[in-house]
Amino acid sequence: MDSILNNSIEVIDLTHPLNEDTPVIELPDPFVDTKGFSIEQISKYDDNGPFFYWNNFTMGEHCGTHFDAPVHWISGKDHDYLDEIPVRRLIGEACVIDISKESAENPDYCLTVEDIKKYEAEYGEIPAHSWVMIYTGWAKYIDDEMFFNVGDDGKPHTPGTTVEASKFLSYERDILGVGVETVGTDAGIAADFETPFPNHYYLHETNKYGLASLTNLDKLQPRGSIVIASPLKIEKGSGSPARVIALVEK
Ligand code: 23J
Ligand code: MN
Repeated sequence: MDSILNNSIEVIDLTHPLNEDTPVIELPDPFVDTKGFSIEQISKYDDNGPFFYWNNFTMGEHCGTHFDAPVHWISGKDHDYLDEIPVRRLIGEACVIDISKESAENPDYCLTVEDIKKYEAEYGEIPAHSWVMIYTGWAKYIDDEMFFNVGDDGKPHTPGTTVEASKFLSYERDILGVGVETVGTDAGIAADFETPFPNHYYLHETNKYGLASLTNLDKLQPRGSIVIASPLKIEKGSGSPARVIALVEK
């Protein structure tokens, strides 16, 4: 507590701003896409409200920096809705795995079990109750075509997680969930994997969470910072825009 109050802890915002340009996932046909963010002014110290400024906004649950609840996926349908998640399970240590070099060389790069084991050999086994953050460097493309990187095949080419690594994190490690910088927690081409969208499938099957469209992961150490995810308490929600912040020792 003292270290937060006396500024020896840095507070880092892992959240992108929300605006009408906030990118949302584009799924292959015949799937229906989510709505993006839009905002409409009610009043700004004018006739509609002379003393006050306020707005209405609309958006999908899975828009911008957001949280995926277990029920988001069919494999997690018997687990928690957003409002049922214990708040203790929104806060955990960040274990940051860096695959930015591999992703820069190959935008379809997917985290492997070997990458996880290499990380663990250096920094210790990923502990229970931690957030696994996959640093790909993709956040810098948020305002760029590269964020989706649609190829000649019409498909997005963005990094993610292999089927085996998704299974490993889900079954072999007792984590809170996985955080990524891309629009969703799976690779752009993950619709075509043997288990489609494996990170969604296995994480949510095992009551774990997803964090998507994060930024500033490069400001976290490989271990030791604390991440706080704060989705809205939407009753029976499947996900929510979230303010995600990290506490980092200076
Ligand atoms: C629905 C279907 C596929 C995906 C997603 C949503 C997301 O990425 C999401 O925001 O959860 S891949
Ligand atoms: Mn989502």
